[in-house]
Amino acid sequence: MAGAACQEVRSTCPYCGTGCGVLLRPDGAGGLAVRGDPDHPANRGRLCSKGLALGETLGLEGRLLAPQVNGQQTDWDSALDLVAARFRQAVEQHGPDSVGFYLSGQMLTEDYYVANKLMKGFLGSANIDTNSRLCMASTVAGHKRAFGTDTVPGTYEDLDEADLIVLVGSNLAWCHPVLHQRILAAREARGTRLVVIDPRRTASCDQADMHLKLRAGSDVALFNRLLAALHEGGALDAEYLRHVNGLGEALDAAFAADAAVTGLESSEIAAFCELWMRTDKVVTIFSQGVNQSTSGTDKVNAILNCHLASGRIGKPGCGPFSVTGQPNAMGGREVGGLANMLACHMDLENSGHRAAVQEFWDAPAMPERAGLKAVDLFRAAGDGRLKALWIIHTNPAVTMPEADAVAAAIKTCEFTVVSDITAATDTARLADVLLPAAGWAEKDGTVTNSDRTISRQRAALPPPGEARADWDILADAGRRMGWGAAFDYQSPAQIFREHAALSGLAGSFGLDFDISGLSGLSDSDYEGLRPVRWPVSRSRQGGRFFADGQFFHPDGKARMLPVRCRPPAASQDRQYPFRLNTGRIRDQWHTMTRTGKAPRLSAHLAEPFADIHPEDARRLGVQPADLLRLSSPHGQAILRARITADVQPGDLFVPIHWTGETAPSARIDTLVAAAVDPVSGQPESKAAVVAAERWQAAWYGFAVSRRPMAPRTDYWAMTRTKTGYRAELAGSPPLGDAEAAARTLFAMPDAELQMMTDSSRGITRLALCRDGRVQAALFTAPEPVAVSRDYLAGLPGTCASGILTGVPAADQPDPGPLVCACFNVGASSILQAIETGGLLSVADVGAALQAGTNCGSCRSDIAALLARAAVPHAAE
Ligand SMILES: Nc1nc2c(c(=O)[nH]1)N[C@H]1C(S)=C(S)[C@@H](COP(=O)(O)OP(=O)(O)OC[C@H]3O[C@@H](n4cnc5c(=O)[nH]c(N)nc54)[C@H](O)[C@@H]3O)O[C@H]1N2
Ligand SMILES: Nc1nc2c(c(=O)[nH]1)N[C@H]1C(S)=C(S)[C@@H](COP(=O)(O)OP(=O)(O)OC[C@H]3O[C@@H](n4cnc5c(=O)[nH]c(N)nc54)[C@H](O)[C@@H]3O)O[C@H]1N2
Ligand code: SF4
Ligand SMILES: [Mo]
Repeated sequence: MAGAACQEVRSTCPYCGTGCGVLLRPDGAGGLAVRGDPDHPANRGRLCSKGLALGETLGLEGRLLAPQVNGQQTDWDSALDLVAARFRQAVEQHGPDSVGFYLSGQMLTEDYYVANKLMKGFLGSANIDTNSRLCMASTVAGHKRAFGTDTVPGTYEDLDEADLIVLVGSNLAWCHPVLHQRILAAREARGTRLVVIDPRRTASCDQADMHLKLRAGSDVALFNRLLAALHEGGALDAEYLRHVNGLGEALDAAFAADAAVTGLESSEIAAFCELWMRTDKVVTIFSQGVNQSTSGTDKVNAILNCHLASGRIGKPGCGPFSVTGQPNAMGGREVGGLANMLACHMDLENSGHRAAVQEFWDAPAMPERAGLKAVDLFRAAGDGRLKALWIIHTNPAVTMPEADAVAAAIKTCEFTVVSDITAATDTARLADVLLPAAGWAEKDGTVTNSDRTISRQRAALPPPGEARADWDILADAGRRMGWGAAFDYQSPAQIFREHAALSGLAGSFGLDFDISGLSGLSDSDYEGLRPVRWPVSRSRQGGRFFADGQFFHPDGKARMLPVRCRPPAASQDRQYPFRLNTGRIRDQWHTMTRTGKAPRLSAHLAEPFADIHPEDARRLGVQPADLLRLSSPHGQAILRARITADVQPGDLFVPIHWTGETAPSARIDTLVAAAVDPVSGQPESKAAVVAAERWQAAWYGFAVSRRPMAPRTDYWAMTRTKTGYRAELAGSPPLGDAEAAARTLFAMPDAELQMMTDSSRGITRLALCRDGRVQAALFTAPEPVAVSRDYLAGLPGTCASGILTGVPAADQPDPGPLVCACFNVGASSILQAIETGGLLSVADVGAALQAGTNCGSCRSDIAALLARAAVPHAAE
């Protein structure tokens, strides 16, 4: 820990489910140098831009450092006594189902285990759900329907050995960049084919052999067509099918399907089926384009059907592969932290499983029915059924569908507790009690990545202020509620041993999740634990599942499901003619509470946007850089329009990352209806319907400042820069006195002013200075402001006399928009190097500037710059 000042600490990246190993070297001043762990099997030393920038996210600015009750700072005893009393009181007066926990796939396994035990075994309710409901619930349900358990059959090695990899609803290049690079390396080495199935063109399509730009929500029809084609082409595996039930019904459904609903050419579909059929080693990777749908579970089973029927599962280089989003999405499923699970893949509704867990925990009360799933949990918080709600490690006021209603529910609920590392999230602002949590670099535990590998996360820094680890906070609350012995945990190692021992019970019921081989770890074994893939028991060790055709349904067989394509719940109509697709960008993590602190991560895409097809833009009279107003029955949003044929006519794509703290008009889940999949309860986050129109502002602005700004305009979006902050602004009432507006925006009533106005064009440019150095600058115009943003963002703190021109003088470099976040290289620098150095390939650019040589996710942008520079042979 902190004492081991300069030694490298082996840990795991806290972002995506790839689960990359990191080596952290404390600098002795609260910072960390971060590099990839060459010995970790998930990444073998590689990191993406987000992992590489972890050291920039550690600052204490914005951290929650002490407990608060009703906005007043207090001590831990007062805060936790209150939490314990209110939860006990609610259970006593209104029954166990009057309380709830809403957790996160980013919690460590040990945190999760304690929360699940406290709610299910002691408070006696199953009202414990997590953001995994928004993320992986459809996969869990699909796996259980097909396999009898929630098992990810394959491993990352399968990506190295496959001959065909199909990405369905996954933008792997941006969301799991290290896995994507691993696939591209295999492609280089052995010619692996890559197919992308996504209604929009993404960075993952750049190196793909085929992009099937299907209509949103139509995946089931495509995979049904594939199943039928496998049958027609004689590609079913009769031997393997002896282990599988349901072929006949599934085929009937497949033959009844009409692939025309995908909107794809029949020749494209035929080429895809042909490629699949011809290739023995096929991995199908799927993610949120599959899960986040009202037919998410059916989409999962449509994919699993094809792998089961063709025997392409359980063998090297084969299998359906759900890549998990959050670093411990898998661990959360393993401890059973969802409202319809028990623990260790045991079943809440199975009385034998329930009795065994109750005895193991020595628990006073166990629920017999599933609890409320996320959407219903917040509805119950809003309508008074829940009397006490504890939200840990997640920001539902931003990320739940119908986010305005969720925010209102959190505020309305009689008693809400939020555990977070950040003081002012949209959710934290609504809570009665705030509890300061230790962050990823400050606490110990384990996480499980997408391929079932359990890795240690290790503390490299002391927790700041009074922050405590989540497991410790939960266990303390459990003791104060009166269950001293059950929650008498001294360390995460102790919790892990208990969890591992409980999994032995699951193993004895014949279930897949069994890590009882780790239940005897000593504290020092746990400290030194190397990455290990489950199962870990006397009879099983790591490896693939289902090679032997043994499944976990009572008859030991797998099940194929008859699935039929259903369109998304909401249909486009005259009032709401656009379909709203939502997702992620390369360099931000969810609500940006951590990645938003790193200037180079914020530089990639600094503003929320809506991608709109050129035909739609023309029809709506939308020009490049205009603002677009979106509205749905649930809310409104204003974002910058990006006109691009990457999206289909009638579709819009918007990123999910902006919040009340960073761009209040771009909180996208205010627009999204809470329609859920009937099997999994997972919301349809990618197919709401909205209206769109050009939003005409009276003025537009761009501002830079050394300190945070306090914008109060209809539209604003603020991000970090190396010198401070930058903001885009727009307002519908006229700006009026620009100087007064700027002084308020920057809270600088008496700084020196430099100002330039061009009243004929309505343009104002002003800078506020101290001692000759620029502190802040504001540029306004009646049209979207045209200035060099990257140049201006570098100026606060300098004595740049030419700031009011808005562009660099001829002798000064303008780095241009950031392209490579790993090495901080801008587009202008790359273009200049291409011209002056006569560079011909992405590899040349890498050799000259390092750009694109680490995580590789900007290589397609570099290729585009090479093409723009009109150099012949601009390929790799
Ligand atoms: N940079 C970054 N990486 C992340 C995260 C992050 O916040 N930032 N978050 C992590 C988490 S928690 C998750 S869950 C993963 C998510 O990882 P992904 O699922 O890869 O990411 P998304 O951008 O949500 O959505 C993937 C794609 O689904 C497509 N899609 C939409 N509708 C459909 C459809 O009907 N069918 C098909 N086939 N595709 C469709 C979208 O166009 C989008 O390109 O990323 C993880 N990694
Ligand atoms: N429209 C739409 N909505 C979506 C999605 C989508 O694709 N489209 N994706 C959905 C998916 S897949 C996901 S996973 C969710 C993600 O959504 P959320 O989980 O709500 O988003 P995060 O920003 O990851 O929230 C994590 C919170 O935990 C805090 N935190 C960080 N470290 C710690 C810690 O160690 N302890 C504690 N207690 N707190 C900590 C952070 O400050 C932050 O407030 O969004 C979902 N919502
Ligand atoms: S791919 Fe990037 S975000 Fe994901 S675990 Fe690895 S370094 Fe972290
Ligand atoms: Mo997720």
